[in-house]
Amino acid sequence: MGDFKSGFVNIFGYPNVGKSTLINALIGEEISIVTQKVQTTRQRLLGLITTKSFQIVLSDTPGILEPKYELQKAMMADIESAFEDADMILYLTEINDHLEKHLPYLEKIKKLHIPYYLLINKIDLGEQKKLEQKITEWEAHVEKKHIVPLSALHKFNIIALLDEIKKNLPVHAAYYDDDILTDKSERYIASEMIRKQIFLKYEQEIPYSCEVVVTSFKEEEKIIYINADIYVSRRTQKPILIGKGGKMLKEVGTESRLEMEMFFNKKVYLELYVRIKENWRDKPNDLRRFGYNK
Ligand SMILES: Nc1nc2c(ncn2[C@@H]2O[C@H](COP(=O)(O)OP(=O)(O)OP(=O)(O)O)[C@@H](O)[C@H]2O)c(=O)[nH]1
Ligand SMILES: [Mg+2]
Repeated sequence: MGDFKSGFVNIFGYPNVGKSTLINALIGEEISIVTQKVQTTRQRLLGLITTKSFQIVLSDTPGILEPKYELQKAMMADIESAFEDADMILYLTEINDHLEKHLPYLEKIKKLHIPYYLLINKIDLGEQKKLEQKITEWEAHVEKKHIVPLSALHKFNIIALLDEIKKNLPVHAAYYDDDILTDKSERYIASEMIRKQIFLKYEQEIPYSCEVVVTSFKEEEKIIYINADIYVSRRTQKPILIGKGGKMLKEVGTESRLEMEMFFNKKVYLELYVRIKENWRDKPNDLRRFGYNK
C-alpha cells in the first residue's frame, strides 16, 4: 500500500460552465444537480472514485460570483474552503468565453504551486477551428500541457482527463472508505432533486428564493417514504409555487420522485409541503439550519 495515491481535486469556475456536469461525468452518477440556470449548485459536494491503487476526492463547488446576499456569501465561503484544501485544481471555462475574466483566478491558482488544469468545456458548441483559436489564446497564459478541451455533456475527453488526474495525484492514504460515493447524505441528494425541478420549472426569482429540506426519510424493504419542506422567502411566492389547483407543485413532486426512484433504485412515496421563511437568504441562522457554511 506504500504507493497508494489520493488527493483533493477541486473543480472551480464561473456559474453555468458545466462543473456539476463534469463531476457527474467523472463519477458516472448524477450526484450533483445540473440545470440550464446559473447558480444551481449552492454547496460544495464531494464525489469519490476509489480503486485498489488510488482515491480521487473530487469537489464540485458553486460558481464564482460577487455575493449580494448572505446565501451567496455562504456559497463563496464554500469556494474558498475548496481553494484551501486542494491538491489539484480543475478550472473550468467554456469554449466561447473571453479570457479576461478568468485571468485573475488563473493567477491565484498558479500561486498555489499545485498541479492544475485549464479545462475548455462545451467544445461541442464550437467548430474545430474555433477551438484551435481558443487554445492558442490560452497558450499565452498557460502552458499547453495544462490545457484540456472537453465536453462534459457528451463525455468527450473525460477518460483523458482522468488519466491526467491520476498521474498527478499525491502519494497518500485514502481519505474515505472505499464504498463512499459522496459526502452528502441520501436526504441531501433527495432535497437537491426537488430543488432541481424548481430550477427547471419556475422563472425569475422563484428558484433563487427556494430552499428544500428533507424532514423524514424512511427506507423500507421495497419503498422509501420521503417528506420534504420547500421554503419560500416571501408570502406571495407560495401560491406561485403551488400553481393553479396545485398543478405546478404536483409536477415538481412527480418529476423529482421519478428521479429519486432511478437513483435509489426503489419505489418512493414523496410528500411536499410549502412553508414560508421570510427573507431566509439573508439570515445567517436560517442558513446555518439549512446546512450552509455560515
Ligand atoms: N453543449 C454543452 N452543454 C453543456 C456541457 N456541459 C454542461 N453543459 C450544460 O451547461 C448547463 C450548466 O451546467 P452545470 O453543470 O449545471 O453548470 P455549473 O458550472 O455546475 O453551474 P452552477 O452550479 O450554476 O455554477 C447545463 O444546461 C448543462 O447541460 C457541454 O459539454 N456541452
Ligand atoms: Mg453546479
